[in-house]
Amino acid sequence: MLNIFKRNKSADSPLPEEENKEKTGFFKRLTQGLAKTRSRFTSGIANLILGKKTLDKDVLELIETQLLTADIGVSATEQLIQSLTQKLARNELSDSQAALTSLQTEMKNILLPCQIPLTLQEDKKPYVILVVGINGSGKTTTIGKMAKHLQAAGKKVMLAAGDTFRAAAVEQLQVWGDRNDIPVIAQQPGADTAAVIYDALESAKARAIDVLIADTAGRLHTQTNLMEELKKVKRVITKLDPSAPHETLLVLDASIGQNALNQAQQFHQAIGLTGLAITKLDGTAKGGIIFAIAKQLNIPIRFIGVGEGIDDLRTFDADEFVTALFD
Ligand SMILES: Nc1nc2c(ncn2[C@@H]2O[C@H](COP(=O)(O)OP(=O)(O)OP(=O)(O)O)[C@@H](O)[C@H]2O)c(=O)[nH]1
Ligand SMILES: [Mg+2]
Repeated sequence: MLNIFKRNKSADSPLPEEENKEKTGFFKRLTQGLAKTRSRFTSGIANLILGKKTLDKDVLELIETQLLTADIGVSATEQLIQSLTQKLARNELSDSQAALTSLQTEMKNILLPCQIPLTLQEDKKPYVILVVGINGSGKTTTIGKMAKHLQAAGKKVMLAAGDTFRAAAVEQLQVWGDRNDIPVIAQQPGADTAAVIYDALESAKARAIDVLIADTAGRLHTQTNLMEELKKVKRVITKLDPSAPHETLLVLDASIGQNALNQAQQFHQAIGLTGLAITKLDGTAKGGIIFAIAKQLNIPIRFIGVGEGIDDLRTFDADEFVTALFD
């Protein structure tokens, strides 16, 4: 099994220093990217807690209000407040720093069950990743980044231009594929998406491709059309490989806040998701939504995106995320 964004610990694994440098680089971008969420959400709470000598009921109420206005949702807020209340009652919070640390730990606890990285199973070949999401959420960008990481890890990657609704979408993927030496299977705009992806899978099998990543449309004439089309894609490719798709990845734009939850629920009900990529965490103050997503959806968060560059998409790490939120 290969975690696609972590290099193999084999002969070609990087020196520890190199790995550290890489981590520092991403961590810095993550910290910078989360600046707006920090100023709306965590900085205020940290200041509130550290500004008091000890935690009491009044402070807890203030914290609760701040949490509720930070997109993290009622249920995650309840978990955090309950945990602090219980520790307070057991005299486990000796000072304000202990209270803050305790809050951070509980925040990590909310995210941890969703920290399940995407791993390729070698016996599934090609490993089929179906990428879905509404238009503009970052699907094509995310596909590009995943493809390059996989290619760098020595995998043979192929893309399927399943977004046949937008004429420019096919071309966009083709140009990108040509430039990066990654084959793209496409048909003319307006072609049947399921047929394009079926053809791509057939071709990927013939060419011993390791990973096939399928792009899909974000918008059709109606939302019902879109869901029906995605269901059809799943049905059709099962004819070639009963276990495919191996990953149905929803790309969610974090900057839409609470709407991300409804969106994810709709897709999940219609086609069954196996993973999430949460993009555009940079430049939004609504990054707290990730706690609501983790708490309410319980779908693995595979990746987070903090920018448009190739290195701005990373495997989700709960500890790193919370640390960056308070950095
Ligand atoms: N700041 C920022 N921008 C991003 C991120 N991910 C994607 N984008 C940008 O968001 C815009 C839309 O991204 P696309 O990848 O084209 O989105 P899409 O889901 O394929 O959109 P459609 O093809 O229209 O359905 C582009 O300008 C991307 O560069 C991110 O993590 N941060
Ligand atoms: Mg696209």
